[in-house]
Amino acid sequence: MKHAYTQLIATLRHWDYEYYVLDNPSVSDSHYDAAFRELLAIEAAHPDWVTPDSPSQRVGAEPISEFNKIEHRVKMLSLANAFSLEETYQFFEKAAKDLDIATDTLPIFSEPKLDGLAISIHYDNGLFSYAATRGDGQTGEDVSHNIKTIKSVPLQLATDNPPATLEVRGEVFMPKAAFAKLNSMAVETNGKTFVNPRNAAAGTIRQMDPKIAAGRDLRFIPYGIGDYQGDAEFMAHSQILDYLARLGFRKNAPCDSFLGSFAEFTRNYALMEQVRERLPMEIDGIVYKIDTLALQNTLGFIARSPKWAVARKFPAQLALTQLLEVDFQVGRTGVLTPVARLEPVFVGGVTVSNATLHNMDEIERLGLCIGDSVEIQRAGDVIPKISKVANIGAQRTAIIMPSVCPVCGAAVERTVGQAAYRCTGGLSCAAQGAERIRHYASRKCMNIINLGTKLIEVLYSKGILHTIADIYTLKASDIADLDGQGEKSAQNVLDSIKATKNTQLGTFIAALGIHEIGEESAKAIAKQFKNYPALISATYEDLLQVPDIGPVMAKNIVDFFADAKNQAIVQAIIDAGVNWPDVAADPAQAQPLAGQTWVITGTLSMPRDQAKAALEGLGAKVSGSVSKKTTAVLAGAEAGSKLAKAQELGVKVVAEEEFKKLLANYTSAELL
Ligand code: I6G
Repeated sequence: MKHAYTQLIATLRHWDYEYYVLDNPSVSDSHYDAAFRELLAIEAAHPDWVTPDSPSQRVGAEPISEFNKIEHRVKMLSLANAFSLEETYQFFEKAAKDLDIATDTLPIFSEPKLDGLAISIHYDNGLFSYAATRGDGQTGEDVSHNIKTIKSVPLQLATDNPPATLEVRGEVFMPKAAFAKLNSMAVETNGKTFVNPRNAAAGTIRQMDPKIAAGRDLRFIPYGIGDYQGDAEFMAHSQILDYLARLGFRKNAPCDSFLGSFAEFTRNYALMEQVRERLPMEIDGIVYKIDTLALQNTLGFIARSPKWAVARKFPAQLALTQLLEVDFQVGRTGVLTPVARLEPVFVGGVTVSNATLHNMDEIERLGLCIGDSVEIQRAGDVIPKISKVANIGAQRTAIIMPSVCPVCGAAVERTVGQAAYRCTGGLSCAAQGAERIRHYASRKCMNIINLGTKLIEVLYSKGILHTIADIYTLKASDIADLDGQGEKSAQNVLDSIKATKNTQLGTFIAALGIHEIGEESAKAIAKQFKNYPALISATYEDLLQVPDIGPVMAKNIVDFFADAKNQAIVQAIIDAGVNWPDVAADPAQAQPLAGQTWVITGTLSMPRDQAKAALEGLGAKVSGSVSKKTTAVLAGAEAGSKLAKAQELGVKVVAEEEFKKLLANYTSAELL
């Protein structure tokens, strides 16, 4: 019986290979389904027999609760782009020069650039181990649960002599037909539609529950290897692709090919441009690589991409349509962006009905009116844009920026010298709410460490947080009841809100997110007005007296505090217990460390920004390097070269404990 089970696994694996890798199934779907059901029945009767490479294990995993970070053992690079034949030639001419060989003799391999997402898949002794996204090239995210559901990804390599370690790198994508089917089903069920197959593939891989990926048709085609410990020896990139095909992976055949000579580029590119529309998947260019590994190794890398490979991108695709309307979207920072509503048009494989217009200057530059016939440009996954007015409409209407915010009704203003128009609704505009709360809680502002962006967005979308004042009425149950949270994390959030109630006036002003008022200007304002009542009654002229505060900033501050809703929100925060010491009238008393320069080094138990803010609150300057002019060095654990330099120069070194005493006792500047 066990033997029959092992046989059944081998048979199903072979049928998957025929279907998903060779595109050449030898059995009908119903035959396959019957065998799969038999497998499930055996496994239900003998759970101890189930092996990790059984086809049933592709969807076996439970939903994950978060994406774990994965450090890439070998950096995952991206590719340099070329947008013309000239640029492609230039790329390889430079490579040939660096190699000191004739350009014509470069051995070039060509592969289509699949429009998907790069994934790294690890095998240990031939068995699937884990898979990760590229991320920033150094660190990706563990997406094993979803990658395992892709049938063209072998769970076991097809070899009796597997390498100890193999990292296969390639592209996960959704075929065009699968994308169209997914979207039409989503339309029928009022579900989420995707703008293109690439977004559909990426959106699927970002799901926590592998059942979603298992129900969608994703494919994987490798383009190379990363980490490798095995016996095989490769002389060329094309040999690596052949090796991977022998292990059970798909090849990009017949689209990948070895180009006899450098002059073959033109022919190859023209051919690929022609066949592109007929391919089952979207491609956004052709990748040309120097095939010989020894030459690749000699060339090496520049910044984040290899010097031996380049992606020749297809040009943007164009189509004509009509501009029906322009709406204004209010972004998270209050900027109003005009968005073109278009007569739907099919361009570059997707139907486009909206395009960004960026700002009013762009509309003026294009000479655009509603009713005009326009040219739409779409390049890869970039948001479509209107490239020009193709024909002036018979009936055209001028595009006018609204005078009030479409979300909150507050006045819309344009800052002199800037292209952007902004809503002046401040803290009470719903379109800006989540961003304002994120800014307020961020590390450089109130530093509410456990109230992160994701949590803010969830609380905001559920209507629990509307404004920054609502942070102080949060209850443990508001957080504990959310997916992925619990009693403990809820308490951590409430604790960090409480712990940051004692702050500095400058920090609080910066946290309000008044347009153009950053950390430094907020500090200067606090220093000048010393307390909150003085600040809110300051006039435009008073504000212009503050060093480094210009007319735009002064106006923004006056406007902000003139708004009764903003004042009410700030008052609610003060009533909730947020407080700061007055910056006392006597500068010597208020700023006992005035004129001093401090350097912070090593690991402190408090966040470094907090130590810096505290020192600055006492009047000290905080510098990044130690010199004879340094008054003191605040040294945390494992302090290194800065501490050594301080000792060498005889500069005073203050340990964290001593520093905390100093903070507790404002005026004890004699400590130094
Ligand atoms: O991101 C990529 C897509 C396709 C690649 C790639 C590729 O070859 C067909 N090749 C390399 C070498 C890299 N990224 C770094």
